[in-house]
Amino acid sequence: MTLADLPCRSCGSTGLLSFLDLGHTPLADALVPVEQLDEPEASFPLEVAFCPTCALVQITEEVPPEVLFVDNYLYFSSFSDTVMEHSRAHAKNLIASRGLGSDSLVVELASNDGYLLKNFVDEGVPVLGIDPAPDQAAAARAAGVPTLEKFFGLDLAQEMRQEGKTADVIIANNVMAHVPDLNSFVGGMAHLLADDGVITVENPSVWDLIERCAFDTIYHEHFMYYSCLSIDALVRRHGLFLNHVEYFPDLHGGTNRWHFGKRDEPSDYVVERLAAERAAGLDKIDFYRDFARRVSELSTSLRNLVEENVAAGKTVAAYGAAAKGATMLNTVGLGTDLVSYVVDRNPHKQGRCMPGTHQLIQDPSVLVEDRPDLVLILAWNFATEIMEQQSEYRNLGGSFIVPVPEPVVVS
Ligand code: DWN
Repeated sequence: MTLADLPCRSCGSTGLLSFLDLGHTPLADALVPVEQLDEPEASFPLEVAFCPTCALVQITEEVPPEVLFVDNYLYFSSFSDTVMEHSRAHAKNLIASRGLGSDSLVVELASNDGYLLKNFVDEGVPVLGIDPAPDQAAAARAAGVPTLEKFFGLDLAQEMRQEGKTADVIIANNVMAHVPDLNSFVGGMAHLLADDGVITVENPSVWDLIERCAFDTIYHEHFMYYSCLSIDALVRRHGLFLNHVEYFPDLHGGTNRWHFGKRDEPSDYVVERLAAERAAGLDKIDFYRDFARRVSELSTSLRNLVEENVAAGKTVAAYGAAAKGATMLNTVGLGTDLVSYVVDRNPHKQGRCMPGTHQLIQDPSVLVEDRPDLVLILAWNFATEIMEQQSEYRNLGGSFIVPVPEPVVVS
């Protein structure tokens, strides 16, 4: 299917306008076991387009879900203190603001290892996690969070309603970019939500992605990249209204938390944010046209920085076996000849290798033992937390490269 015939993932309109082509890249979450390094590795086109009808930014390639969602999904939310604190605060605010109690039901879609819902369990609020990843679901249950090991969509929502379940709160953090059937997902949320309930959805902001040149947050697992404008158009088609938004500039490179309900009661702030996005032009292709040039400039600048240091005899490692790290290493061209290895404190990732470039993933303690001259922070969204955590490496003379919004060395 050519781009001209490709329907928008939200509104179904054709006429998508491509504005960034990152070539063929491997699947960002498909960390490679050492014993499979010599086996062929799938890669797919990674191209980004804009829908002039509903303003949704989206990738053009549809990797089949059975290929995309690797069996052994290795992302566990609990490995970030920042995310854990953010989640605790969200749960506390919802319990207070919604008057949640023992007769309420909070449902989280993509509940991972129970990192968020356990805050409600601790306060006696009934919860249900929904996540298709078996290891994460098992970890959630072990933490006392009832979890359905399924993909969420309209069918599951209908089953739940037939069982008499309605949700007072539905939470969906960093999942609405990952759903192949977006309208079934949103339609399912609308169907499951109680009439006076609230849905909160968190995703990185496409405005920040463009402004901070965070091209590495583009990968095949992220089908969509949202603005308030594109989210507003999406949910209205399902009888939901964008009533509020909270903005977190330092979370995942700039995150919006949208609040949806079944009544049209917009807050002043959401009206302000929608107007600001229109004024900035996020609903026009011109806002995105210059992005490819800026991405090329950042890539060249980062590769030159690493190559110059390696040519001068320096050693470079990386921190964070993040999905965004796979896009960064592969599109910039940072192989093991330039970046020797990656460290990550998630033990499920250690011992495997980065997709495409094949750096071995090791425990962060290696940085103090091996003392590379520079560490490229692939999980730059946690740069402050990581640099504080790695103070011993820093005190031994180590320096960091923070690649986004432009490559800088922090000593
Ligand atoms: O949508 C998604 C975004 C929001 O989060 C999902 N694709 C999953 C994830 O994407 P990612 O893999 O790019 O995410 P992170 O959370 O930026 O990856 C951080 C990596 O760094 C994780 O593997 C954990 C690791 N880490 C660490 O080793 N030490 C993280 C912190 C904070 C640390 O101190």
